[in-house]
Amino acid sequence: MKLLVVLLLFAAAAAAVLCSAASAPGPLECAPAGAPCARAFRNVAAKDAKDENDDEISLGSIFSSIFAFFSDGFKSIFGGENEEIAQEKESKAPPKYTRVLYKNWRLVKATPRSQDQLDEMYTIEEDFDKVSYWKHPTFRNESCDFIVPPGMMNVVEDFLRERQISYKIVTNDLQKMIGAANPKMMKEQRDAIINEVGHTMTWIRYHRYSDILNYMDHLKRKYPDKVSVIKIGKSTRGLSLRVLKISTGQAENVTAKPAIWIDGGTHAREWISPAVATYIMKQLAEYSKTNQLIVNSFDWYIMPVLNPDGYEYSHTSDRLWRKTRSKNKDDGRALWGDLFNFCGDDVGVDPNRNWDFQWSKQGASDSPCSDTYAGPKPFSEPEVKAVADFLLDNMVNMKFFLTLHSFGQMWLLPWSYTSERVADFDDLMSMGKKATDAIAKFRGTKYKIGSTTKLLYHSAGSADDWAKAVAGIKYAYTVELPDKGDSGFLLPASEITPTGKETFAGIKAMTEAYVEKYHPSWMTAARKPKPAQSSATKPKPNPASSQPVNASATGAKNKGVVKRGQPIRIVVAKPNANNQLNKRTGN
Ligand code: 0X9
Ligand code: ZN
Repeated sequence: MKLLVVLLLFAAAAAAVLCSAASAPGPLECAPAGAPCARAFRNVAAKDAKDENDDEISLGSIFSSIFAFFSDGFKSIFGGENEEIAQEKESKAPPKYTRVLYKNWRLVKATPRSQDQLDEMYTIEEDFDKVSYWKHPTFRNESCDFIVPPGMMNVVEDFLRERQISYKIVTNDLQKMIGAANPKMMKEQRDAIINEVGHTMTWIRYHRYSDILNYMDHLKRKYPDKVSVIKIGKSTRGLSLRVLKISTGQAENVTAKPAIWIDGGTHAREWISPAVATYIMKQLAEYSKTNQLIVNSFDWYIMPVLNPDGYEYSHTSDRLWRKTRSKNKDDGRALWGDLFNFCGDDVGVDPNRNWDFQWSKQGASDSPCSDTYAGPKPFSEPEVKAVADFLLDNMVNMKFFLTLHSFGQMWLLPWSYTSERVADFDDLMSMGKKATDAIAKFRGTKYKIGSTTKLLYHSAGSADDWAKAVAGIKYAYTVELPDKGDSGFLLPASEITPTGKETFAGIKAMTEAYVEKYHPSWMTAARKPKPAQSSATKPKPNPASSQPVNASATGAKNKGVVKRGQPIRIVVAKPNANNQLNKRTGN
């Protein structure tokens, strides 16, 4: 019976593949040497007659796609190669990566004004193959952002014009935007930074996971009395999941200090999030004197990259990858999803739909190819499970849960599975407002604050709902970092430091307000005048002083200087046209 199904499916598949290949040529993203063709069709773009440089489709790629399609189906039904052996192979021979290129893809911003226009916008992803939202339409007069593959723009424009929906094309070539957002660093510059500061983090470019882990170890080595690194598990692909703890020991009059959890990198492509998380680490660990009230009052747990497999994949292969990198072969639904949506083996799961609270109830997908796939079951993702277990072990004193995402400039409160308000809505609002007010004061960045379903959409199975409902963490928020869609997930690296500064200013104001509210005596202790310091023991100047920065001062001129002793100049190389890896640095 299964064989019959497979044969029928093969016939249909071959026809579908040939059809779709004929009408939708473009780069097929297959790993080399006969390996299954991962996400073979996800980014196959229709060829625009005007786009002269689009890749041509080859007969070989059609056959490899049919092969991948067929072998995925077989493996899903009869079981594939032993998972452990496959993983072992992977770890012994690092895979060569094929890049998904977004040449001639457009980024479009549209603003539906009437309810009819809004209703029409909801369907655009279904109406047009491969058109994909970066920011979904939510309300009238609110803009939404979506990407359009080459060859589709004419029809999408017709659709928008016919309905009189105003729109602007943010870029005609997403690949150029991808290259420009993260300037490369030469090996000499990297070595100079290591010599100067003992690590490779710059906060003027986005870094690979290994740089981030090295920085965590660096902080632990440099500040052993207050910094430790906790290993909380391994990702699907075997990467170490790590949390930085910053704690100065016991506080007055309490059996245990209040604690704060901050994570970044849940969604792979939201690079500003791990960058800001590491910026926060830096402020707390390296400028603990300037921030002494909040450093001394809390135990800080910061996990900069919750989804390292996805994060690395977004660096090496597909800049716009969102999910984890799990395979989910055994999911009955995955079989049908894979066969009919052609998204291959490594479908991944949306880690922000995988938490075991009201899982998959609303605003999540059971289609493995979807970017909001909730997974075969709650906590199917080892990354999510590891964080949940860690939080359960440490939840007694956990008072804040902040999960950093991008983009949209929103400070979101639970719930996201229901439109009901949380019981202590007012408490969460007034505490959150301390942060958003401070951010606005810092350099004018305006955040919206409110319940998720009010400001955005339903998204059951997400982290903050679980943190609040199951772990009982009172102040649980999802923070959608800047911007509002002009760059979206491709926020230029020159924005890391200013975004880090303003976000830290917000978190600092909010946590100080917590101390003032719940432990006022700690404020007075911190305000006690200190004996004058000799110049020899003066702390380093803090780049994130509470002085607002002039946005222009964070521009190109200053961004290359890493201060300590003699400033060193970082010459920011222009990205080359095809966004190839820097062979020497791997960056
Ligand atoms: O959809 C998501 O997971 C978040 N947006 S993102 O663009 N970063 O992917 C929004 C999550 C909102 N849900 C909760 N606050 N729970
Ligand atoms: Zn996100």
